[in-house]
Order: sequence, then C-alpha cells, then structure tokens
Amino acid sequence: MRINILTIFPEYFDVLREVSIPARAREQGHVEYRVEDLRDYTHDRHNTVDDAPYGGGAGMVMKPEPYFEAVEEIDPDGPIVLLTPRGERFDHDGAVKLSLEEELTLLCGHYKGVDERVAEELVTHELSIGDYVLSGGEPAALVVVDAVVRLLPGVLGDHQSAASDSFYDGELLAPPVYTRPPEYRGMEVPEVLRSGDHGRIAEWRREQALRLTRERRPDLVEDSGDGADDEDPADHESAG
Ligand code: 6GU
Repeated sequence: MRINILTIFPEYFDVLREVSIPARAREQGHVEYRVEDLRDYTHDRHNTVDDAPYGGGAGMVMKPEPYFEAVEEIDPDGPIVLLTPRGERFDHDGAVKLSLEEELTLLCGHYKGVDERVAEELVTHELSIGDYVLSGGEPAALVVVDAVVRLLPGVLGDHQSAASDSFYDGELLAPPVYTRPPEYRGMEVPEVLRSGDHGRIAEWRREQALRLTRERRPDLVEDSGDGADDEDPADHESAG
C-alpha cells in the first residue's frame, strides 16, 4: 500500500518510519509513506499556507492552492481523505475499507479549517476520529495510518493477529489478559487460564468479553435494554 500525507508539519510523521508496527511494516515492504510539506507547494517568499476568512471572523483558513498542487504532483489513485472534526467518524469498519485500497492520500488541515473548494473538488471522504477538536489533522492522520497499516496482510504475525482484537471478533471488547507471575502482590491470575483446558478458557474469554462490553459499551451489544428487539415482530401486526 502507498500512503501519501499532505501536512505543514512533516516531522509529525517521522514516527511512522521509526517506531513500532507502522515502521516495521515499511521495513518489510508492506507499506510506503510519502509525506509532502504543503509549504513546498507555495510560491511566495514567506511560504504562506493560510489566509484570513472571507466574510470575517477569527482564525485563519488553509489556502486551497498547496493542496491542489501537491495532489496534482502526487497524482494518486484511491481515496483522498480530509481529516476534519466535521468528518464521518472513523471506526474499525472504516479502517478495514481503507486497508483494502492500494493507495491512500490523507490531507491534514489546520487553524479554522480548509478552504471549502478542497473538500468539494479534491476530497473523496472526510474523516474525524472523535468528538473533540484537535489543533490539527496530524494526530488524527497518525491514528488512521496506524489502524489501517496493522490490518494489511502480513503486517501482524499469527501470535498477535488482528482477528483477536476488540471490534474485530464479533464486535466485542477484548477479554482481560494476564502474563507471569501467577501471583503478584496478592493478586492471582484466574485459575481457568492456568488450567490448560482450552474449552474452558475459550468460554471464560467469551463471558468476560460479553461482561466488559455490557458494562462499558452497551451500545455494541444487540439488546440495547429498550425492549425493542424482545418480541417477535409478527406480534405487532395490526388487525386491519
Ligand atoms: Cl480529523 N481533525 C481535527 N482537527 N480535530 C479532530 C479530528 C480531526 N477528529 C477529531 N477531532
């Protein structure tokens, strides 16, 4: 996969080549990162990337030309994603869809936003990573890249497969995990996990995943508690 990133802070993305799974994925040839500095696509002495908003108001707006010229230079295939708090919420399904692409281009915005002509003409999707405002799209782009890259075939080994993660396996939160020592400061690893009985272990994990999901993310389990799905819909057929 090729991932292109357009930003005024290219150094933000050094971490992708240096740390953890996104770096190893690149070393192993599963992904290539191209990070373009939007200031390289300006033409004035001060490398101006922003300007005052038409109509007035506080804050600056990112100018359209650097985004258009950088995208023209890259000439990418595949989705062109603007990271913005007004975008569609990025989730596991979104990560899976993007991981199936051969090329992905991420545009980071800043200040009060990006000139709307970028969203209208250049961008195929707008994504947000949650309901809070970041000072720029860069941390959100890192989140998207990490979530996508770890899903690429071959990036995770069998021992840490994406298939056992929360939100992958039946949309439940992951069960608790333990490692040695078997007792630490009086706290014991549950007996079942040390029993060697793989049937009981699988059952325990399933129960714990359900318990955690009901407690913390009741929105993820089918019975929302409102009784809406409790009855056979046929029972609601009207007589007339
Ligand atoms: Cl994608 N960008 C910014 N600036 N803030 C955000 C965001 C994105 N997602 C949540 N907050």
